Amino acid sequence: MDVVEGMKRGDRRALARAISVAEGGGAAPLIAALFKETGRAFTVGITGPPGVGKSTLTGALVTRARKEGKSVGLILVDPSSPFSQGALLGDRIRLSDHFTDPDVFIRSMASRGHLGGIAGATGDAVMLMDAFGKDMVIVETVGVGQSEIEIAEVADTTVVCLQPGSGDSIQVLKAGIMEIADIFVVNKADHPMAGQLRREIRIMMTMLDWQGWAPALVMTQAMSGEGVGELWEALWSHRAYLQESGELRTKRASAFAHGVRNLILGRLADAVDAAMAGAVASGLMERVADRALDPYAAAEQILQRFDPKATGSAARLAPRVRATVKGLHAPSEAEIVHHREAGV
Ligand SMILES: Nc1nc2c(ncn2[C@@H]2O[C@H](COP(=O)(O)OP(=O)(O)OP(=O)(O)O)[C@@H](O)[C@H]2O)c(=O)[nH]1
Ligand SMILES: [Mg+2]
Repeated sequence: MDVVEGMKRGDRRALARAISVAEGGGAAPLIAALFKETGRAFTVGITGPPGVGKSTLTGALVTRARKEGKSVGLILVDPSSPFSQGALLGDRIRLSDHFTDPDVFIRSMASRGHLGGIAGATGDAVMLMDAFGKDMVIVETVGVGQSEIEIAEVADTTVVCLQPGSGDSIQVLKAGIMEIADIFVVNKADHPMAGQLRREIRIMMTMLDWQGWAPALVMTQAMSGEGVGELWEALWSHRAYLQESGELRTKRASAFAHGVRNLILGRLADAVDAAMAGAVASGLMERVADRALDPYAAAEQILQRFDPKATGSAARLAPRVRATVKGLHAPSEAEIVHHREAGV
């Protein structure tokens, strides 16, 4: 496959194309060809509520990574679909220093519409950037509901960013994201309430019984770069901890278990749709509507003929198949903008 060849040659356009193919649901042959090249990148998830300073912080981390000679892949997960132009514009401004750097690859992705949310297509994109040879892959995602939990599936190290004076610490408790944070960042440390938030997080941490790694707590001012060095150190300390304790392996194994489960669920959903289409076409649902058959009995009948390998209608699968075969996928407006910015 020429996309794979291109990736191996280090062609950024091939990487961009591969990610588009993955987004279109055609990742399987790419991952099959490239999986052995993955597992080397340090993957970092940056999450937190809107406007906390994730992109500014990410930009500062990328600057640091580049100073250390590390190449970076950056994925900005946009939970809203279609792309919210405002957020994208903000991200572009805050990351503008890096758009022209050939060793920084920036990509926006919508998280909606993929089974497994972030862990789905984003997980594939992380693997592709890893296979491409990026030393670090950073995933920025807005913490709304599930997404910050899911990011822990694709990241070795998860950074939860919080903002002073916003009641964020209570949100953290509520959402149960205490457990996924390897590093807490209190950004906007210049804010008068920063000390208070720091104390609240410390108190919350004493309420949990840590085994192994206890989350680090770092105060940053992403705009001025204050505390970014400390965050960088915390990231690599956690990385070292994961490797030395053997937790990296167990963590990745359980993340893959989750990912593989999602792949199976996706296939099963296709098969269920196919079975349902058949049942509807044969008039089974009319019989239910006529009260001649109860819904449980109908489900039982369908399951008895259920073929887990069946796929949905050809029409529904056509875009996927096209994407897989030709390695082509019509990029969204936002992707085009990003690629143009990235010089791709
Ligand atoms: N005072 C202060 N403002 C900051 C700091 N870091 C970032 N900001 C500002 O906070 C605003 C939001 O920053 P972003 O980096 O876009 O935040 P974000 O979390 O990526 O936002 P979304 O992606 O929209 O969720 C911007 O106006 C930044 O300039 C900081 O340390 N102190
Ligand atoms: Mg952002």
